[in-house]
Amino acid sequence: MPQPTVPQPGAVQGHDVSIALLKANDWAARAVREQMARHGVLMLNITSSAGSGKTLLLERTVAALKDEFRICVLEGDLETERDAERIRRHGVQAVQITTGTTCHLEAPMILQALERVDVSQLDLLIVENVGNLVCPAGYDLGEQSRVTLLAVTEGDDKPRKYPRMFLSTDLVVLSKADLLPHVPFSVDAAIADVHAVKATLPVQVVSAHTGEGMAPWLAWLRDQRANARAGTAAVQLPARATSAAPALPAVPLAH
Ligand SMILES: Nc1nc2c(ncn2[C@@H]2O[C@H](COP(=O)(O)OP(=O)(O)OP(=O)(O)O)[C@@H](O)[C@H]2O)c(=O)[nH]1
Ligand SMILES: [Mg+2]
Repeated sequence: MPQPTVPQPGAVQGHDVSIALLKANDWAARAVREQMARHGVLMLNITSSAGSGKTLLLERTVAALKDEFRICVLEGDLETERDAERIRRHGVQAVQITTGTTCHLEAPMILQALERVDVSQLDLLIVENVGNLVCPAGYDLGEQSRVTLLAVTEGDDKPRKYPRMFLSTDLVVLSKADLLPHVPFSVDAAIADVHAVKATLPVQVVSAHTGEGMAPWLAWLRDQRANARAGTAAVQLPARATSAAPALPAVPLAH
């Protein structure tokens, strides 16, 4: 039915502006990406549900790599400087972006935060997105690679329930692996669910708490950094083999 051109008395006429907003976001994301490419900086966008262990993984990561790479972390949260403070304790620059009521970061926010950062002096820019598996999926921030954490405490059935996030990511980290003996979580089932969404997606099992899986995670990061420096497209790790993984994506997505 066609929309009335004059709003009816008492009615609020809603217009779907999401396409225009996403176009504006993509324009800003391109500007961010060009800035990173100009200086050979690897930019990562870390996503997950709230509390999956993004900041602890980043703390361990910056502690391991800060003498090797010049690192800056942008922290996205609705409120507080807490996560930025956790990163700064390791002697690494961190800028907090507080979004208020917005459940994701957008590329113009990254451009704003970068006004406080000398990108020409960086090797690695890591963005921690706002914690949820829904809204951040739709917003390109200009990153080279996206990494999505799924904590073993969240359940192994989440990838197909939140397919857009898992479709758009480049690496899945199964986090809090030290808790596996205590929770009903099957790593094989989780990997099968990931591969039902995106058959080629690599999965890394990590515990930032014990250090399990940190070495391959850091090796993946170094590979990505080498690619950024060489100005090449990201090379994907081979998907972790699992007998339960179906060969093709099986989740229909509505666009
Ligand atoms: N056992 C265990 N606990 C972890 C691990 N990683 C993080 N945690 C704990 O999980 C809680 C949340 O960790 P954060 O690093 O703050 O998680 P986050 O994803 O950054 O949270 P938000 O920024 O709020 O979305 C903290 O109590 C951490 O100590 C892990 O590998 N093992
Ligand atoms: Mg955090």
